[in-house]
Amino acid sequence: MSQVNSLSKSEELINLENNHGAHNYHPLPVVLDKGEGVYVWDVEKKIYFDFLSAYSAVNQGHCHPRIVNALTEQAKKLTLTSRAFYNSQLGEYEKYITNYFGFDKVLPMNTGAEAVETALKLARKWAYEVKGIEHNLAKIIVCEGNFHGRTTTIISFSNDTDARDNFGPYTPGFTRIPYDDLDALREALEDKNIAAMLVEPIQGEAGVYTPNDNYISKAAAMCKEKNVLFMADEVQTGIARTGSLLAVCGNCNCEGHCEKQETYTRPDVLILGKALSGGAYPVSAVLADDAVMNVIQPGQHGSTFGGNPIAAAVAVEALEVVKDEKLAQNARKLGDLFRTEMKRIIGKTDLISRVRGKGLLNAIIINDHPSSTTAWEICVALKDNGLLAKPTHGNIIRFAPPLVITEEQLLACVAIIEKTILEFNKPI
Ligand code: IF1
Repeated sequence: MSQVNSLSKSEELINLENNHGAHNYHPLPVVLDKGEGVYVWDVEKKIYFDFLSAYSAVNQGHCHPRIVNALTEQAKKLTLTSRAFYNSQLGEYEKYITNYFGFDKVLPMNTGAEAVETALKLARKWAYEVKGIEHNLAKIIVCEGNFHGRTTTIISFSNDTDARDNFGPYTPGFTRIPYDDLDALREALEDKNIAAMLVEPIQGEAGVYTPNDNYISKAAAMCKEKNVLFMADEVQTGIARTGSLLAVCGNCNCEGHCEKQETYTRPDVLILGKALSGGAYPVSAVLADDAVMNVIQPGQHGSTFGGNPIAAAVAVEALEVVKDEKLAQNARKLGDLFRTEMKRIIGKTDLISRVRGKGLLNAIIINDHPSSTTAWEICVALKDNGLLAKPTHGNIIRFAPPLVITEEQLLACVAIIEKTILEFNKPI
């Protein structure tokens, strides 16, 4: 007798991944099939609010029609040339993005980790050829709790044991200091071999850790004083996520990029990825002025796919959407509303101890050990109630919806979170 197949479509697809894919992830048990704006649908056609946005890559919302159109139109015409030849999209994109963010030059790559690697190489070469550090002695300051990607060099300066352990030998040349600690930075900057500081304006993986208001501007000023490059990793925080075009814009209320306001900290090197394409395609970039970027000459760095015509066309459209739809403004306004609502819920339960974040990059802290499974269990319950979020550590849940979310949708999400948390809190 043949066995009756009682597996759901989702279970079948989860089994396929488990059986044939490396186990380098532990996803929530939901299999997504379709997305539009703030919504995603699973293979059983159940609808969810996406409160992760592919780790802030989908700031413009899933399958934004303008971005999808730019992608498909370019895909029909020319997809890849390599950089052995010029292509008709790249120059326009380079002009557009350098003007958009206010830098002389851009170096296009594909993933966030590649862009970070590019910045590290740039800093080292600049250290030897411009600053005059003795050959092979350059060091780069990084922070505890950092997350900059998964390459061998990047994990070499991580202090996350999962990310790092047993992947040695590690790349030398990094000095790790506590985050949000200007005294530690001052001390580290005494070393004459420091070439650069690499920092996230808000630490995502560490649990949306938001530093003191003046940390970034003071750190940049201290670096400048020592002729040390200040390199901001805005792969996750950039492109309107935190309520301004970049997190280094501080509390600037303008829509887009300006250099007039006092709050803006101009990094020497700006690293972007994720939402640069609205999630349609892997697109990353490193921006810097000529004095730094010109140290890289032909043959010294690159990538087969970096700067390809699809990436260029998609990135221009993705950045236009951010401006046209005033996504920074929306993130700022709805982020404030979201934290106010979370504080109201915190007043009703002991399960959550606090909410923190900026714009629409937020996290709630659960009253339990970092090694507990409570955050995971709450995320499973949120999923059952129609909202997708992911824990970062056992007691922190990150909330980062697409920035196209409306107030009405956000309040519907708050209601789901409230119901889930209060039900979870019920004594058994
Ligand atoms: C994963 C976290 C987010 C990043 C910053 C560079 C990169 C990332 C500040 C590398 C990537 C991702 C990668 C993702 C998980 C995720 C993440 F939880 F690990 F911290 F977003 F919050 N700089 N972050 O956050 O970019 O090479 O991945 O394009 O699954 O590893 P990438």
